[in-house]
Amino acid sequence: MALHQGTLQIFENNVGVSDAVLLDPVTEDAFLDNLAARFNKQQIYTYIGNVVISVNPYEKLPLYTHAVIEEYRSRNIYELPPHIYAITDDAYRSMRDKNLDQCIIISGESGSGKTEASKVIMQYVAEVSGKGRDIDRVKEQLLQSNPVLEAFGNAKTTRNDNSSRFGKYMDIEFDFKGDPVGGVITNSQNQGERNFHIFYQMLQGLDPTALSELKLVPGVESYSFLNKSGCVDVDARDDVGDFQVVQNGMEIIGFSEEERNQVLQLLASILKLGNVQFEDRPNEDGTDGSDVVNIKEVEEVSQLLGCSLDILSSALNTRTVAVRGDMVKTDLNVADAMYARTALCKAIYSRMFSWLITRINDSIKVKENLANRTKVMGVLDIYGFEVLETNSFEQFIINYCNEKLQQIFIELTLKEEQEEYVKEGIEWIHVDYFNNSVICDLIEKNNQGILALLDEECLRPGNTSDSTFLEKMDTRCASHPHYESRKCKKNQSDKTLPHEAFRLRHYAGNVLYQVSGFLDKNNDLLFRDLSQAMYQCSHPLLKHLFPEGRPSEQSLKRPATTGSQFKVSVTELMKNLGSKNPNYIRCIKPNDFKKERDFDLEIVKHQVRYLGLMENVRVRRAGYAFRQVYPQFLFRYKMMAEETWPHWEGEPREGVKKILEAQGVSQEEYAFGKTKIFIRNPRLLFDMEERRRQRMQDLATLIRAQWLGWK
Ligand code: AD9
Ligand code: MG
Repeated sequence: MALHQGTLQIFENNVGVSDAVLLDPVTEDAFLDNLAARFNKQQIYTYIGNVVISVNPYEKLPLYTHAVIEEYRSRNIYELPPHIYAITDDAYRSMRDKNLDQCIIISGESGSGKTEASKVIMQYVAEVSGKGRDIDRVKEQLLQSNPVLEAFGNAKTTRNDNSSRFGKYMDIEFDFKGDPVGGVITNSQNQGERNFHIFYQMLQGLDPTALSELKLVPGVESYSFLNKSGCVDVDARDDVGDFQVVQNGMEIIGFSEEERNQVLQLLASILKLGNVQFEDRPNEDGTDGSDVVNIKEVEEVSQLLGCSLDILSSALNTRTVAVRGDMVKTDLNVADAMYARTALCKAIYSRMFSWLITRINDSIKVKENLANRTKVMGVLDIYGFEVLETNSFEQFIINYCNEKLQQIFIELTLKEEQEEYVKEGIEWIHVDYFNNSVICDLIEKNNQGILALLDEECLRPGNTSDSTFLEKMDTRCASHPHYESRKCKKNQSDKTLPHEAFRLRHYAGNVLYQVSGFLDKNNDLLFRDLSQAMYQCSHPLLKHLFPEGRPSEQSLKRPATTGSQFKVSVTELMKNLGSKNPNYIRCIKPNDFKKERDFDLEIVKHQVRYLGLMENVRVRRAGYAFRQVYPQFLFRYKMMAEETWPHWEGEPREGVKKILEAQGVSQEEYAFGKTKIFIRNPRLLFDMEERRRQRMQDLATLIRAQWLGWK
């Protein structure tokens, strides 16, 4: 281990403290002031122990150059100012050298810089690992998966021009030398937005012949899925260039030209289906049916997908239902037909996206002769805790996931601390913390949790609605300390609780959820006629994407609900993360205007709360706030005891003991581990620093006096 002059960066750069664990006192205000002071000096990174807090600078800072990478390479975490490179390097080395699988969990709200952080990690790993033809090919494929998945999975939103609409977890697998040999990507729940970058890129990037082969006309404004959002003339994005990058990336990953074309056909079909209009057609029996107004669009879609016009158009405005064992065709009214059409588009898109990921995984997976012999570094880029003006099913799902992440964070942090204490032979000190498993249970418990109640309402025959779901929760969850609603006795006087809503007391704060839409979104129903129509298409992808449309699959078994699918994927994710050594990056957005050099205290405070950062500091400080290997500590403070200055020849541990004794520090304040000194309260370090400064001054005076006298 190399020792450098500035071994204790935390005190060296003079912009606040670079580790919030050392704040004294540890109040929220002090924490925020520290972040602000650092941000104003363009120090966007701050530690809480080995957690990195990153405040989005919204400007290009010279932080990611080759020279900076070289600086951080193989250095210890506290030697240089905080950086994502430092924890990545730490994670990478303990994976390579100690054989410990790692994961890096990045969280934060929309626009806070998670996706950028994940790219910074990948860039670092690519640069510091080995070179060679096969390795470079793997690296290139892994890196190329970024622009491809961003094109299909990201969209411009009010909060972020490049917002990821899916949670992404990527395992990078390495051989024993620490060179990447492959990877696996998992995604969670696509949120069914329609304005993904790829649509704009395709319309701008394809030449007129290619467009007409896809039966498209140029111009974003021609497509109702794209022109609704009011931000047609998209900003700084270079759609034409990006389209090239995506096509090129897909080629490098290994997509054939045919496959790329098939994807374009599906995209074109979605855009065209989005333009299909219906008009009201009253039936003789008094019911309402509907007709397609612009049948030409449907005809062209059927050509793109390779199915008969009859089957497709009838699947769009009728639906087969079982009535007392018989299959009966009923008409859809305009609203239902529109709903079914949109559901079809979402289904095609989200299934195609999942297929893309499976296909990428096929390409980047580790060769068989290496499988089971790899070490892994996982990177999780997932939406953080979300509290909007109105919160619905989507926020409920996201916040549930974050509740689980918090749970695993606490468990793993404490476990890690505990393990370090055991390893160092130090007695474990019990830490009190808020255990949020009670909230996780409220949401996910089998048969009783909110997700189970929601499924019950979705599957129960009869007249169920969002309101009956709320009633059910009101009877079953009323006594739960983290559930509140207007109908619960305990909340009846609470006028801030509207009627069609419930409130959960999350670890990070209270969130009010409107129940409207919960059932529909959880059901995510695609009428059978549509999946059957898709299955009958000759388009090679569609059969894979709609297996339930197979005629022999006549069982009326329902597909799993959105909520239960999500629960399964969250559980798997937690299992996966739990088996690895965790590293954290917590991202913060400094203001709502995507503006550089603007630190809005209120906005940051809100995020500090929802990220649970103060709790984070507390857990890290609970036992010993600070620890350092003996030689480093000795090196820094050796001028503070007569025996150790200017040189200490004995064991570093003994030298450290001499120093602390010379300071008259109470023995309660520290503990001697096998390789490290543990210090309970950061106050002690500040005192030591102050005395060190004094002592250095005295020494300088002394030396000058001696030198003058000698002259
Ligand atoms: V979302 O939940 O996917 O909507 P993210 O992923 O947290 O969100 P993203 O990484 O996309 O946010 O960052 C948003 C924008 O902030 C980027 O497009 C950059 O313009 C800007 N950004 C983020 N991090 C940095 C950085 N380290 N340096 C400079 C940055 N700009
Ligand atoms: Mg993102």
